[in-house]
Amino acid sequence: MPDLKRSQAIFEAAQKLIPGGVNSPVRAYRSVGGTPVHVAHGAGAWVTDVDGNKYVDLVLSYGPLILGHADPRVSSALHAAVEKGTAYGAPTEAELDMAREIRARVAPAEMVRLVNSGTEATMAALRLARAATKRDLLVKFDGCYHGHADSFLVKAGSGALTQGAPDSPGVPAALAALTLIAQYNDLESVQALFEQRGKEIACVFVEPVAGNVGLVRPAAGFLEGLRAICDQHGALLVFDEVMTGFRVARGGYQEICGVKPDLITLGKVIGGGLPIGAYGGRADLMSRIAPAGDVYQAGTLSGNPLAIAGGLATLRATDEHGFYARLERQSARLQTGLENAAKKNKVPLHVGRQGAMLCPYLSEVPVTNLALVMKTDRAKWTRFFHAMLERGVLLPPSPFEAWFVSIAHDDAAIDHVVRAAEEAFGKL
Ligand code: KE4
Repeated sequence: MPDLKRSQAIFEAAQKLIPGGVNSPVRAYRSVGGTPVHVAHGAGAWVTDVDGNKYVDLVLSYGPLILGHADPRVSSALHAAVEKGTAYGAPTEAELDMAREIRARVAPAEMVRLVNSGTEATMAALRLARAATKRDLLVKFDGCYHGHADSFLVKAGSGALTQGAPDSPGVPAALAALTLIAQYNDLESVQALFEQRGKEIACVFVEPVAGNVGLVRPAAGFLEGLRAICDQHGALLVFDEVMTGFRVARGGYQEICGVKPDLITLGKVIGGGLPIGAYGGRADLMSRIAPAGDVYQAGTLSGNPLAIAGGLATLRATDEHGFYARLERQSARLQTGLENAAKKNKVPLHVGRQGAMLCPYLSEVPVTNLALVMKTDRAKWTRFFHAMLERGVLLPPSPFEAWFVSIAHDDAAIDHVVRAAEEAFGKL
């Protein structure tokens, strides 16, 4: 067991001042137990905790760090930006640069608005969808997570599912009733909702790859079916690519699947680790956003120059020759290594993976929906989590979170994880 004395001391003190001792629930290790590792610094694929223990990091801030920790291109961009100031409350040329970079990669984002988190992005996109259609109902999928705005805290995934609170107290029943729940990869469950209340449904929100129940990929025809149902009933289709955007491909999953959403939400990678979110879509819809239109949305630090500097440096680095091909090679190497390690130890394992985000499930069968996710062995997963921690691998502390690979995860880092997994599977 690594020496976590300093992490323990900080965590103990922090719990007196910060709810649960953390600023985001999943970080508290509530579902896996033990003391959350407090990070002192990171470099590339590695992080070092406050007790000096080193780990290959597969959390990567839950997605933003596609270049790895403290990438020199990001650091130098931030140093240059911070010398000029940190925020202005006035438009800057960098915001136009970022809008152009997003537009160049994500065709459906004919126009885009920057905000400060994925939650803000989905919240604003929902308000816009309701205004544009003059309808109130939202369809989301059980286990999908779209941030913590009230309307989305109904059968939510990620930390809400981990904590066993997919429906949070404090969300008025009258508001929660406007959120209809369908099952991921089950078009009939969506059809049924539209048959009953199609005329009232403003939009369908979907993670095109479900990254908040581990990693469940869309079944063939699922996203195409959602597009057809929305078109048939005059509802908008919203892709929540906060996690998949710029990670699973240069243009996100919409580039891979070829299904065109009406609105798309983005975040994480476009900030390079700084707070950011974005929503975009058809120009006729986005033109409804104030001050161009009458749908209000605002933010003191929206388009923050430091977040944009980090994000532009990150996006431009992903344009380097062969970036995504190398990311795919390293991610595939990790998947194969985990599968071989499990086979050696006769541990049933099925890895859900889309590019550089993946989730190994302790399951006898491929995991294609939430019901199968919930059947996986959580007690065993918890033992696996700690066995990996002891061997210098930092995993997201929940079986309902995806693992992330960066371009900095070289063969040495990947092989370190695989060796640790071989031993950890042997201890299950
Ligand atoms: P934020 O508000 O946390 O920046 O983004 C919310 C969000 C929206 N949409 C999707 C698809 C997301 O995955 C997220 C946030 N992802 C989680 C990780 N599963 C954030 C981790 C956390 O809550 O600490």
